[in-house]
Amino acid sequence: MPDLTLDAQPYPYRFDPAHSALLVIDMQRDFIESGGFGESLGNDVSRLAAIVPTVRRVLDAARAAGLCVIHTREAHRPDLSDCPPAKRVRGDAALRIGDSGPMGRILVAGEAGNQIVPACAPLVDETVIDKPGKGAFYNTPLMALLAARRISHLLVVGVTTEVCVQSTLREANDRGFECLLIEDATESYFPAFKQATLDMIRAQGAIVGWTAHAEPVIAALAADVQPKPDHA
Ligand code: TIU
Repeated sequence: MPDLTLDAQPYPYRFDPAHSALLVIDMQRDFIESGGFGESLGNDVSRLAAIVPTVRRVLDAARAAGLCVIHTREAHRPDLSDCPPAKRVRGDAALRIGDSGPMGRILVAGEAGNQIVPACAPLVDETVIDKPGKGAFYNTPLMALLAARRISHLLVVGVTTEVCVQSTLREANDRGFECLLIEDATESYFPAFKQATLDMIRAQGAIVGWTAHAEPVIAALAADVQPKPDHA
């Protein structure tokens, strides 16, 4: 299959859909809805909810093009054995990891708040990786899964831009992946942090990776969809 090319910064991004995955980072209720971890840290979560339709459009385009789709959730085991005490006690959150909140126990696997928002819900054949850290490679099977599928390129969306998304991009870049961050399909509680993250990722000749808007990504993926045979 030929490579696709799309308009990106700092220069066009080329990828082969057969060796690419869409990585959807932490589109879970904990960060996007009221009553979760994000709000307990003092953040206005409405900023994040605004990108849900764009993430969904990218998901739909990736699915139609047959791309490998992988979702992550920031999630800890109910006994918190995978949550370092330093992570649990950090800051002055109203509700700490493991505490009971309006959407169940904060950042705990299986709880209502830990579920991916319905509009971005995984399909049955899509992998969901629970990760105990901010980066998606730390203490998860992600690297083995990508290697097994011979994935070399990652299209990345999700939240939050400068925390779990940026950590994951840096981990991926160090592991040799060619990463594209879709800028209107990622969001931060802090607009300045989002902008700084976009700038630093694509600086110095794509030192960490590329950035692009969703529209050219969706258009490139749509162009790759083969017409269905006519059985009429
Ligand atoms: N607090 C914040 O901005 N983010 C996180 O704690 N986790 C993720 O980014 N998923």
